[in-house]
Amino acid sequence: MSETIFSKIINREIAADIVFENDRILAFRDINPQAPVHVLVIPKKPIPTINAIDPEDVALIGELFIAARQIAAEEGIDESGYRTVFNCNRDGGQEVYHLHLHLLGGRAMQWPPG
Ligand code: DGP
Repeated sequence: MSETIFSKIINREIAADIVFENDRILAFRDINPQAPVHVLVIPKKPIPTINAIDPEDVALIGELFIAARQIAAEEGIDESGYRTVFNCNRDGGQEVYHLHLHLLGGRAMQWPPG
């Protein structure tokens, strides 16, 4: 599997502003934030896209949301609200092929998305 920039963040080969970590998950601030709070929550396991999620990953995917919920509370956006997004492949706007959950908040989100 090809290495991505996120593998390098996991391996501490490049720096990131890390806000959460456990054995399975890492979360860090997006380098190009689209909201006052923009955190990427990623599995350490290198799953390229939603399409590659395996049934054995079900608990891991759930843990991404548990981490996102905790980070939202720590960032003070749990009550005001936030958006979580997985982009998938070209039309989904995915640029980094290591599964990541965007956690966006601190401003009102638009719907529908562009
Ligand atoms: P997506 O388009 O869903 O694949 O989102 C990729 C996000 O990753 C994008 O919002 C910018 C962010 N990103 C890309 N490279 C880096 C990096 O080196 N560091 C950090 N912190 N974020 C990055």
